[in-house]
Parts: sequence; C-alpha cells; structure tokens
Amino acid sequence: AIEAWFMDDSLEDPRLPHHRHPKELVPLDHLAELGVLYWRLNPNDYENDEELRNIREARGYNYMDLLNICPEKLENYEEKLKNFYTEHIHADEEIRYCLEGSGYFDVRDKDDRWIRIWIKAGDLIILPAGIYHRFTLDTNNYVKLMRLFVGEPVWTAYNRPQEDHPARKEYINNLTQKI
Ligand code: KMT
Ligand code: NI
Repeated sequence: AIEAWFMDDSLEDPRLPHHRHPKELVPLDHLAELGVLYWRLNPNDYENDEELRNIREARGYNYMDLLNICPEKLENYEEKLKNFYTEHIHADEEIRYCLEGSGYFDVRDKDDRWIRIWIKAGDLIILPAGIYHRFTLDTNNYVKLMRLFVGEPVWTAYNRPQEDHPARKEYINNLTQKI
C-alpha cells in the first residue's frame, strides 16, 4: 500500500522524505476522511487493464494523457516543477496514476498539517476538488504519470489563499459534515 506521513518543518530539499522524528505515519483511512482516494493497480500493460477501465467508466474519466516528468521530456521543466510545488487547489478532482518512478503528493489535513503521500508505480490517487496540495519528485528524480479527467481537461491551479473559491468552500463543507 502507499505510505503517508506527517512532514517535518525543515526547509531542506523538498525531494527528501521530510519525516518527523520519530516518524508519524498516517493511516489510509485518515486520508479517506480528507476525501483522498487510492487504488493499487498493475502498471504493466495498463492499456489493457480491466481494473483501470472499470474505474474510468465508473467515474466518467474519458480524458487521458501521459506526463513524463524529467528534464528531457517535459518542456519548461524547472518552472512546471516550481508551480507543482506551490500550494494550490483546483475546481475539479486531480487524478494521477503513477506508471513509472515515484514522487510525493503533499496534502493539508483538517488542522492544516502537511501529509506527504509517497506515490510509486501502480498507485492511482484522487485528490478532491478544493484540497490544498502540492507535488514534488523524490530523490529518484523521475515519474511517469497518467492524468485522467471528466471531459475537456482543466488544469488551472489556484494558489493559496482561496478561502472564497466555491470548490474550497464546498470541500470545507464536506469535511465538517463528516466530523
Ligand atoms: C497539478 O496540479 O498538476 C499538481 O498538483 C501536480 C501533480 S502531478 C503533475
Ligand atoms: Ni494540483
């Protein structure tokens, strides 16, 4: 399964794990409470994977593309990575399926603490609309991601603060109803 943990407060290289001492692991049901969903799939032969097809059909993900995050294959690599690591929300879900390599999705919990989620090949995660998050590579410096979306994709990132954004308000509403 994926690993997730509360981050330390150090300003060192974001690509390091940033565990607290002692480690504070976050159980998967805690992520579910934040609306973060997760599947473990077989990343080999993903084009014929029935499980992936089922998820896409059930959730209406008719759009798909692939993103190779490495200096050779991603144009404006430095700028994109800088934007990915700037805390933001979206008006829609963010759906990412890791096919190769690894990386960190950081999400804010109810108390505004950073939870670091370590994504490796086979991990599909869905971040709900309105959750503050960011992304960085880890020290392997490479990831190949599938991006999924319902209809025409919109990747617009709204950087924090966004307390008046409708997606943010709805997210907070859903969170407080769960408590
Ligand atoms: C985004 O909005 O694209 C991100 O949060 C980065 C995730 S993976 C490219
Ligand atoms: Ni995002």
